[in-house]
Amino acid sequence: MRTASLAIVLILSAVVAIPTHAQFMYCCTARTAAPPGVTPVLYNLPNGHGSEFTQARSTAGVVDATITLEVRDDNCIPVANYSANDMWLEKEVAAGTGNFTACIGGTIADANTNSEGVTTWFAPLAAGGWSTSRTLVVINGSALVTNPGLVLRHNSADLNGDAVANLADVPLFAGDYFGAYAFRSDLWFDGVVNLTDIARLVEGIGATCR
Ligand SMILES: [Ca+2]
Ligand SMILES: [Ca+2]
Repeated sequence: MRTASLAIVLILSAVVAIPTHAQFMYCCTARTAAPPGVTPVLYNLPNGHGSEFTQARSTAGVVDATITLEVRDDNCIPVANYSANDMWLEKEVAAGTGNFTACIGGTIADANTNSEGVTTWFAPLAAGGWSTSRTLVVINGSALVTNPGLVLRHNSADLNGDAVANLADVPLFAGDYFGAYAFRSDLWFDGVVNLTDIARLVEGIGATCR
């Protein structure tokens, strides 16, 4: 009898102990505000003084790249007040797509989810390096499976991706300025590297993670 009770307790414990990361896999959705076919580029600095998502750029000019995430559990019920610290952005890992780096907590959501289970990325990231790969929305350590990644590229005055924008980044920029076009140095993104990009580089020098 006691053995049977113990078995029931163990089974109940196992049910209760189902890891929470099994949630959020099937009903969460994420999107950017950018129109289909547009590839937004977001300018970042490690100190968080880069561009807001509404001020991302494409070759056509400013484009709103604000990310909206709807967090729903596996019964598709909105999850309210889910912690911003448990929702962050990462970059898809792919050869030749850059050296994006984020400060600790530098890509978390703007706020906890609201009563509808919704949060956004509007405020500037605290990040450096550049990336042309897709942007992944990660919840509690797992990238969304309902979305192959968002079309959103990044660059920064921290060209070498060591989370500091300083004089060590200048030779890389200079090489691109006088050489062939390179996306990483098109800091004021418009498809050319010129004086406007130098201005952004100069403004960014000195930025470190806070
Ligand atoms: Ca650097
Ligand atoms: Ca430019």
